[in-house]
Amino acid sequence: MSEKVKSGSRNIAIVGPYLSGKTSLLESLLFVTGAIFRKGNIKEGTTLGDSAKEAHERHMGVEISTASTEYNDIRFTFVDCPGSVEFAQEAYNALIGVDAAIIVCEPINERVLTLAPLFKFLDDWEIPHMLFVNKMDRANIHVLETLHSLKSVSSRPLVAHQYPIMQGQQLIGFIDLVTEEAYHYHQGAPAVHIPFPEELKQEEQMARVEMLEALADFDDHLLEELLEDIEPPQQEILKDLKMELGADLVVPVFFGVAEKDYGVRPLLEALLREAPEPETTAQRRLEKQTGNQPLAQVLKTFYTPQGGKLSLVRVWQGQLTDGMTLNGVRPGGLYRLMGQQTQSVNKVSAGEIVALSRMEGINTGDTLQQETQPELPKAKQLEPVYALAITPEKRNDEVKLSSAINRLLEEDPSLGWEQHGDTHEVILWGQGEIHLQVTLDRLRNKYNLPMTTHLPQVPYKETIRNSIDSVHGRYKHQSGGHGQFGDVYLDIQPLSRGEGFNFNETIIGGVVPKQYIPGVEMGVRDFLSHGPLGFPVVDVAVTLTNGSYHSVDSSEQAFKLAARLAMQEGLPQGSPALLEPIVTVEVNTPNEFTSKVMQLLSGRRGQILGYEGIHDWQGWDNITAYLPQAEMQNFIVELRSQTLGVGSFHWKFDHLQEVPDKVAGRILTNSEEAITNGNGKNRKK
Ligand SMILES: Nc1nc2c(ncn2[C@@H]2O[C@H](COP(=O)(O)OP(=O)(O)OP(=O)(O)O)[C@@H](O)[C@H]2O)c(=O)[nH]1
Ligand SMILES: [Mg+2]
Repeated sequence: MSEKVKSGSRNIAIVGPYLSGKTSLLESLLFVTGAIFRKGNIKEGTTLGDSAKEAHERHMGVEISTASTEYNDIRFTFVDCPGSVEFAQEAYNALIGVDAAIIVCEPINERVLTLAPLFKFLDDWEIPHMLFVNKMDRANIHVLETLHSLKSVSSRPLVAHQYPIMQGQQLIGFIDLVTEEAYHYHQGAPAVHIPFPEELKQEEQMARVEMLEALADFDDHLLEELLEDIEPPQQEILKDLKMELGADLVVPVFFGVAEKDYGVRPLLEALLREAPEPETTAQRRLEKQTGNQPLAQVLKTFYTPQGGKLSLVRVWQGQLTDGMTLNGVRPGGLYRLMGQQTQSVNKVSAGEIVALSRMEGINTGDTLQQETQPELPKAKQLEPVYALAITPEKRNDEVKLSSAINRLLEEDPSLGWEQHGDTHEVILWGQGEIHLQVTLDRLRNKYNLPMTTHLPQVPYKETIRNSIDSVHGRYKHQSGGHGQFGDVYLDIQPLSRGEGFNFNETIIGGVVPKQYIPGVEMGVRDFLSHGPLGFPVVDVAVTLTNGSYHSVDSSEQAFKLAARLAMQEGLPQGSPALLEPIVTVEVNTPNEFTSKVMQLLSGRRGQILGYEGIHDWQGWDNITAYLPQAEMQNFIVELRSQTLGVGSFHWKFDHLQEVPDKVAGRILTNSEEAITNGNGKNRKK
């Protein structure tokens, strides 16, 4: 398809907390620029941003969605990101490919903290960003107070770009702080110029001076003008706004009502004038530019309902043309995306975001090129913090499961899965309950793989507390001609935690011939996979000390069975103890919640190891603790509910530890009941 060549492009991510109005803003941006003729509705699931079934069923964003439009001859590609913390990976992967981000938030003081992780990510990557304070039709706090509380979570200064004109809790217009012109909003039409509302003069002046002072911190010329009381020319203010936004030095703030399209045109105007050009972003992101060699990076992988793979890429340098090979793979085609619609193109230039089809073996975050150059940095990958064990509803589906899950993992790198070695369960790992429910819906809807779920079993182990000497095991079987005979004496000793298992022998005079000793070890190991309490046995040493054999009837198999019998006899006498996995968790939380989080950890049998401020994140603490894995199941759910959703944690297995008797009793009773009910996998042999 031939297209009119645009004079430029801008790629803008729309990010922000859950339900702040991002998809509504995208819909409005597309509407006011004429890319769509009728706005969709979030509740009816008819917006372009939430067109995936899993999104519109829940009235929430669950993955990014991309749409392009034109405004003043510039092609704007917007990437609408989901707001829920459980889908944060989507936003992080996409953000590294845009020129600027609009953070959509609500004028609610209690929620500003939910912006903190996003600000941190944007500032770590130096991604230019502006704030759009949405839902100004329900603003029950004063504008200056809103600005004040927003400032508390941004490490970069916020500069109001507008002063909103309110009527009670309703936004009705704005004063542009650069031009000091005032406008009134009207639904369905551009704002109308009005005389300056003198009653707001004082507040407007305060906001304007603050804006100029913030800009002057990075521009000595402007600073001199302010000190000498010279009114700076508008062009100079605009130039500073553009330069300082582009370098992620300041965060301009706008106000609006996305549902009524209020504030959306001024936002577009500002993007047009002030958002950095794609070349500026490329210069910042690429350490070394290598002429016109094509260079792109994958921001997201989709498997479309038709089954085709689409890789959304940002073109950083050069041109992509139909038929070109990148990383040894030839794309099936080049497309622009409009929600779920694709539009085929022959050629795209640096600075655009497009989709490539059938890039087999290529993953989100990958750098695409023709020559081998260093990879571009990728967004951090979130560790999974919540797990469910899953089983296909239909037994035959087990075979299809792994290929379907692997595709889902390609689409969503914040998922994980494993088949657990001890419990044999298939465990799906993700970022929280909703994240996994959405994943299960996708398995059902896209791959026709309905699943049942249950809480994953804790991979308990067991050991012994005391030694047992000279346990005897004899296996003797006479069946017609050739019989079987094995006879062993074993010493069984506990080892220290973490030592695992070792096997020795002190046979003298060949009472157990060499060729049968491996059989003894096999029998011992075999028994240890399932000890007297029903769990794998660890931290024991077994020594073969004595035995006897029969010259005709003995075999490796007979010694294996004899060793099993000895273990079966001996191990219960060693005072078996249940061991549980203990993980180290490192919790990040705003410090106002530190003591609550410590209580939460202690309440879950956690042991606090220490806490300290995070050096590059003011106001945030890092708490380290040991936590029994059994207590980790819904830890993230509780942690989020105690920390306005922003607390997060890393974890890793640390050691096994004896379960306190009271707790062990409960676990063992439960697992007995599980056997009686016929679903105790651990103890089934
Ligand atoms: N009062 C009011 N409601 C709004 C406004 N903009 C959006 N909403 C409502 O807020 C809710 C969430 O809007 P969305 O656009 O889906 O928010 P989102 O930020 O995309 O949500 P996620 O993607 O799930 O994080 C919907 O019920 C919208 O109708 C607004 O300006 N004023
Ligand atoms: Mg949304």
